Amino acid sequence: MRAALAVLLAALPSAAGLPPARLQVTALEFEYRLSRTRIVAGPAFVELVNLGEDEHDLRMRRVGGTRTYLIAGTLPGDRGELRARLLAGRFRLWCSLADHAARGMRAELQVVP
Ligand SMILES: [Cu+2]
Repeated sequence: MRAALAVLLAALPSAAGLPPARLQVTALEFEYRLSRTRIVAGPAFVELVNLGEDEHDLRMRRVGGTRTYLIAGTLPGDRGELRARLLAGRFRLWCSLADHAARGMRAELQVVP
């Protein structure tokens, strides 16, 4: 009996139509959990999911950069999102509310060319 051949529907997207890199950040007291710590430079979709009991936000800035990307305060059980075009580099992520960053709500993301 012959095994059926798998049909590969590998419709490769063109370079211009590449889907955004996706990053999910889960906020808890007091830490961020990142779905990945490395994404490819270019269009990015970042989602903040608050699974904690306090309000949290997300700020993100490339080391050496001046622009701070922001997902505004998100309530427990809620989510927020950000779309941006990211340059390659090392990004610092932190929660700007109260003393959350000092208590551990900080993370790093590598954006690779
Ligand atoms: Cu916070």
